[in-house]
Amino acid sequence: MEITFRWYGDDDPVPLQYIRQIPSVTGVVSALYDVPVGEQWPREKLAALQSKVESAGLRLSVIESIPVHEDIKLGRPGRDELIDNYCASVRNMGSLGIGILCYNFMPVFDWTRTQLARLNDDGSTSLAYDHGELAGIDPAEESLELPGWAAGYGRKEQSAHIAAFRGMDEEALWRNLEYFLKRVVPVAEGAGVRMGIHPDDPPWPIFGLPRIIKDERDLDRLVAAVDSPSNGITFCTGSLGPNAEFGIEGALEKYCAAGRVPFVHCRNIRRTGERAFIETAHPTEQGDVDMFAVMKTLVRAGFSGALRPDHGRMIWGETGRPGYGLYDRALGAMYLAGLREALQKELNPAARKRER
Ligand SMILES: [Mn+2]
Repeated sequence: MEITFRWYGDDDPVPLQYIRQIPSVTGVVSALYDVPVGEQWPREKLAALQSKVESAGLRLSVIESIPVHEDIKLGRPGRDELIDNYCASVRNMGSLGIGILCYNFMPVFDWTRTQLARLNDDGSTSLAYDHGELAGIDPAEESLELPGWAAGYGRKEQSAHIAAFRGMDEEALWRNLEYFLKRVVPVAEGAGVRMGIHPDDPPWPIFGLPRIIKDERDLDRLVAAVDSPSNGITFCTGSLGPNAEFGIEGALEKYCAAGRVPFVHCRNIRRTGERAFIETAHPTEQGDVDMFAVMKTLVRAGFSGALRPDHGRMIWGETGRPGYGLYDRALGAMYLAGLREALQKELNPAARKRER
């Protein structure tokens, strides 16, 4: 398994050179941030990103994400052309040897939190979510700002999207996802790209919009939709973890055994109520996700994909992109690397020779 680190391109306050200095991190997770949603990602732009990463001594291991245009999720008439563009982008990444693609199928909003800097006892700050606080918020209101809102659309367009999705039930959204997968997955397979859908975050509907990748039943349906190793899951422990009913280890073991986990996000959270949680530091004792069990499951499964620390807290006075500061994520990477070494030496001494 390769330990990776997300990088938001030249605008990221964390330079590639700093990522290179984190022990055990060899791969970068990034994207093109200047291509309008729905357009093809040009091969030469991807190649330029890749060579920038490589000249810093790292590998561009994962694309996260090529955004899926809302018209695809809505099943609108223009979707076939948009899907063709998506396929072209996937082919381009595959032709450069970039083999993992993380994407999501959440209507309008990506990850959503109600607090970006909740103060912890130790003076650090965390992202936090409380479903009750969303109740009085109308996301169609033009003046409102919430973290995780989809970029790339104007606010007016966003309000129109919200209205369109409110008329859609989960089954209709599923049909649109299946339509998308039946066309894109064979292309990905041919291009040597493994796609991993990111679970809905948080794992329940928000703002009355349908959300369909929330639990094990949904993940079962996803992997069954197209029978291909390229139709997989980005197993995000922090997105699935807020649902106390979700059995992380069992599900991870099952989908790894099926060869459907190309990419893992390791994040810990502490559940603070019904549909409420705080993001914590990575170690097991800090939250409700047993990170040791997660890593043990991966090592036992011979997981050969990419893994990254997910959101971190803000510590040591750092300011920056919410959830994506350097320090706490670097600590997370080191912790995960420590677990990996210990588990590999205990469980799988032959395999560690192949690992970096
Ligand atoms: Mn995640």
